[in-house]
Amino acid sequence: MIQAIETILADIPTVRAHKLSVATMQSQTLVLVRIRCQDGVEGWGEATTIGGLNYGEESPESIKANIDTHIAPLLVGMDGRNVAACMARVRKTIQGNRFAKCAIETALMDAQGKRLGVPVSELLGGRLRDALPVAWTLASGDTRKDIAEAEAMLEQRRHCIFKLKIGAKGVAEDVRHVLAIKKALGDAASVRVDVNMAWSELDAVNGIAALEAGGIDLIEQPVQAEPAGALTRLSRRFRVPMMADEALKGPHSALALANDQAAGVFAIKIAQSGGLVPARLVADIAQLAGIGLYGGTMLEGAVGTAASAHLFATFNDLSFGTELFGPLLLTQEILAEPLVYRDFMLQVPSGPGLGIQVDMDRLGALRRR
Ligand code: MUC
Ligand code: MG
Repeated sequence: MIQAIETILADIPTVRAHKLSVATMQSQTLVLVRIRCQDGVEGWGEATTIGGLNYGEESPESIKANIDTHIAPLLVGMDGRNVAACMARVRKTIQGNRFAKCAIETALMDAQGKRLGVPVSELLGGRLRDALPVAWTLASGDTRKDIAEAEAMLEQRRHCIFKLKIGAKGVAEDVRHVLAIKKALGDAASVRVDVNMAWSELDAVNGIAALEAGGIDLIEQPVQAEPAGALTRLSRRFRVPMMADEALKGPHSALALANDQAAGVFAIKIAQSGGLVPARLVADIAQLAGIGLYGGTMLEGAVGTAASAHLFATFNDLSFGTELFGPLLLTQEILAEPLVYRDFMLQVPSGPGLGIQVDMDRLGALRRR
């Protein structure tokens, strides 16, 4: 039986300013959910988002309020061993709130995996890989700093895939920035861009033509999410694939985008999808439609990153890799044993549940009072 559900906010400075077209982050607010059950098992989930309300329609504070006030009372007293029944109740009763639902589902699955002695990946269909390629986002706002950062990552064998955040400046300036980085790194790295919806369709036509000619591998959400017509037209026009990110808000949107052939690649995000099981459905829709898979992040800390890794480890095709670097952007560790990054890959934890242990002393020092 579920006894208690606690939502914890923790503010952690980032290793450097992280500049997106929608926000500049100096710190990240982790939103963590801890579910305790009567059989002594506890589970952890995460609902972290980016930049307050700049990125999504749920803020850290609204997620905490909605879980504490509306979602936890639905679940306390239910049998936590039946994750599907718990989530069916939440999904039937609560509109929207995909991030909050993801944290709850993750915590229930973590607990269930611990109970059964199996990793969460096994509850999601079974893993096909034990390590995942991990991209790093260059977003210091300065071309020379970004090149130095990328070169250090290559040298350390930490990352060889780089995603550049653009869209805050003019198209010509952004294109110069990206192509200078691509030229400096050459064939040693895959360089991609994420515009976070900042371009008009005309900006996108001009910008993408130059980026494609310069050897950029992937163009993430160059234009607004809705309507999807502009993204669809760009997908038809260019050889370089368009990746849908903000446009993906769970299985229904995935089905609509697949039907429209709006994007060649989907950025699968567990929170944006509304949880691990809906994210699995988004990935299945993509695979059935011949759309490539990429493992996305909302810059979660270790809990959401581990949960995402368990899901992405079950994907048959992961042709564009993942960007599960969230914990590496933070200055503080919250796990007893950090996640392992080596040889350009994240090792998927292999213990029961999420296979991680939150260090309560470390988290206690960081949590918001
Ligand atoms: C996004 O839009 O993909 C992922 C990596 C990063 O730096 O920001 C995010 C969000
Ligand atoms: Mg994105």
